[in-house]
Amino acid sequence: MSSSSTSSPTASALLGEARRLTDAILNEWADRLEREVPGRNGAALGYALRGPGKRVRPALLISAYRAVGGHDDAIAGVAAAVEAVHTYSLVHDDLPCMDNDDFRRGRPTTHRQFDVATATRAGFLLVPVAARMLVGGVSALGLDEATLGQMARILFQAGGAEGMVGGQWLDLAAEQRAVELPELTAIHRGKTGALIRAACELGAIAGRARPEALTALAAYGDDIGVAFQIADDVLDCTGTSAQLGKTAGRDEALAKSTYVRLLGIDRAREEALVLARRAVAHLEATGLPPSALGELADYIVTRNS
Ligand code: GRG
Repeated sequence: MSSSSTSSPTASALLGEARRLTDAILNEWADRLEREVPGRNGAALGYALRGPGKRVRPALLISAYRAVGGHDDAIAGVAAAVEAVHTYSLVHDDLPCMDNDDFRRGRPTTHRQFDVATATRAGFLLVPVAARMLVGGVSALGLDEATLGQMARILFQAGGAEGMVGGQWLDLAAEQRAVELPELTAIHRGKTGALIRAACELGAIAGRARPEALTALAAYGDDIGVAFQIADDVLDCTGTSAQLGKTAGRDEALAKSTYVRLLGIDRAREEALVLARRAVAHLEATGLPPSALGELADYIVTRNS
């Protein structure tokens, strides 16, 4: 899967660069919100935005942008918008009415650090913040309003009932109930895959991708998004809380249907690898350089955190 080229950046370098570029915007917004939003709400927004996540979605978005010829670091504004939507989803996912978790990104969850009402408000407030980050990023890249509209539609459709929220609904409704593989894949594709696919599409559109390249990057994102959640399912039962920065064994405790429950660890890992290979094949078939996105695909299915 990885490119044999010695000049290919490693996944660790790609994630590090994505963190450096994106965190500059996330921290700027955290400072601003802490200053402008009074009391605990501002503090909780800053806390959530500064959470030390892996920045996988920004790395995918920036790599997709570069794969189609983009070269402006202002792409970080678009990557920050996706990361803000992702951050809101984690804040809400951890609430007592959903997965009820105390530990995330190596720290207390936002509602444990503050309180449930404050974390709920902070999560909602991150959605318009994401929209403003997107506007800022698109304008810094010099893209026109029609492109902004197209990108906003992709991001917020992926974050909504047809994507992440819809997948989460299905996931919550499926707790305590046996789910077969096609339904589980649909849940994963919505809950986790939709935003990852959107990250790849947004990078491509920002880089003014040809239609075939955009289609290939969307297909890459679709496969790697499901593979990401399968790897997450595997890590939930093979990793430790310290290693993951979140409570391990949560799926078992919540009696969730997962790929591991349906297939066992080895076959779940194999399925994730198959999807990662297929993701990269979409790029190769279209003549896109697979090096950085190949490294990230490899990382996504072999990571240990
Ligand atoms: C109103 C029903 C309803 C839902 C609101 C909470 C929510 C929206 C959606 C949940 C989406 C979610 C949390 C999916 C799980 C995705 C996932 C595997 C997250 C972990 O991603 P990493 O490993 O995390 O990239 P870091 O911390 O590294 O960024």
